[in-house]
Amino acid sequence: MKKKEKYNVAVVGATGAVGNEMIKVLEQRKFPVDRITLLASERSDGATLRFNGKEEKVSILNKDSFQGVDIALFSAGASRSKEFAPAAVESGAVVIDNSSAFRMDPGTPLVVPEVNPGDIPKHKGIIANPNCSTIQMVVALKPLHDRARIKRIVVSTYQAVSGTGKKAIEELRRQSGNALNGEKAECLVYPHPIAFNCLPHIDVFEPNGYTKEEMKMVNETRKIMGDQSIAVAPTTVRVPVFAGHSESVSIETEEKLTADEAREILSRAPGVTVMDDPSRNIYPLPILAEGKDDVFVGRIREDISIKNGLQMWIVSDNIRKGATLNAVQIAELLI
Ligand code: NAP
Ligand code: 3JM
Repeated sequence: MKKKEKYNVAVVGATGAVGNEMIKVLEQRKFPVDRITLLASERSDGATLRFNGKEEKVSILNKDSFQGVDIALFSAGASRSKEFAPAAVESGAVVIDNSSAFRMDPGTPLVVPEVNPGDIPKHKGIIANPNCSTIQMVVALKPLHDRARIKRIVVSTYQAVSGTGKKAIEELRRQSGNALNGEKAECLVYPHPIAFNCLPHIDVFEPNGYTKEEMKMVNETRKIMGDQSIAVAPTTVRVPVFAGHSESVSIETEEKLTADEAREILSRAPGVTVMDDPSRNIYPLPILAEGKDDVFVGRIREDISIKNGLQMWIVSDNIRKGATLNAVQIAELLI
């Protein structure tokens, strides 16, 4: 990308849960923005959003929206990315795409800056941002993989409703009130009530019995870690939490790693905070991770069921490191 003092940046899906936070992260990290272009659907026609102290108009996304744009941050769903990202590239922008549209395309880098920043320069116009559950897991596991080679990962997720978007945040709030008042839950976003419940179902089911969200964790982990031999067995679960994804992760390694060694490696790992003192009830929690940049790791222990295994609990803010912060970090490396 041509070096400039400031860049023209477009945020596609600016009015959504991810887009809104994207604007905040650009501000907080003082990304050198010259002109900001905020794009959404016709539903947001006439809306304004504040950026760097100024009210900015939201425009309706179309194929001509990208003239003069240097970097386009897409978070408006996979079908919008498929339809409009090529037009943005055609106009000369580099696209950082938050959807699943291009992640597994062999010509598209899939990047977590702490893990594979070297893949960024290979882009041909589009760089993909991984799924939130994958990002926080690989940030914590890559340093352990480098030391002991991970052969297999078994992971169960406890994912916040904010990962589904603004309508799901509203659904949990509304259904919680309904439940406490003894009223029936109305389900508009999820197939079952999410308040006071857990749904072992994220995205659509695939013919192999896994969900698409689970298969994202399998395929994206291998691509980002650059190791097709890592076996991943995921179960992804939506829980009644507003913000912050949690993961119970068990790994089997080629070399033996003690819990102390893992704690020591992770305490020096970029983007990771170890929070692991059970004697004082200290372990990562989604309510503590909300609004923070790091991936928090705790409950690190040797797996009593196998020879070379570790178990841990990994928590991060799914809208920050899981989406917006990771995308802005990619943009920072790009410029
Ligand atoms: P959301 O709160 O529902 O927001 C959706 C955004 O997309 C809104 O700005 C919406 O505009 C816009 N949009 C929808 N249809 C559009 C259209 N036809 N043309 C233009 N804009 C349109 O959802 P979200 O949670 O922000 O997520 C948005 C997308 O980001 C997801 O679909 C997913 O692909 C991606 N995502 C990625 C991660 C990750 O892990 N990397 C995590 C969460 C989400 P209006 O307000 O005008 O409707
Ligand atoms: C997170 O267009 C869509 O159906 C988007 C669904 C979606 C995705 C996705 O597949 O891009 C919602 C929430 C993601 C994601 O990060 O994979």
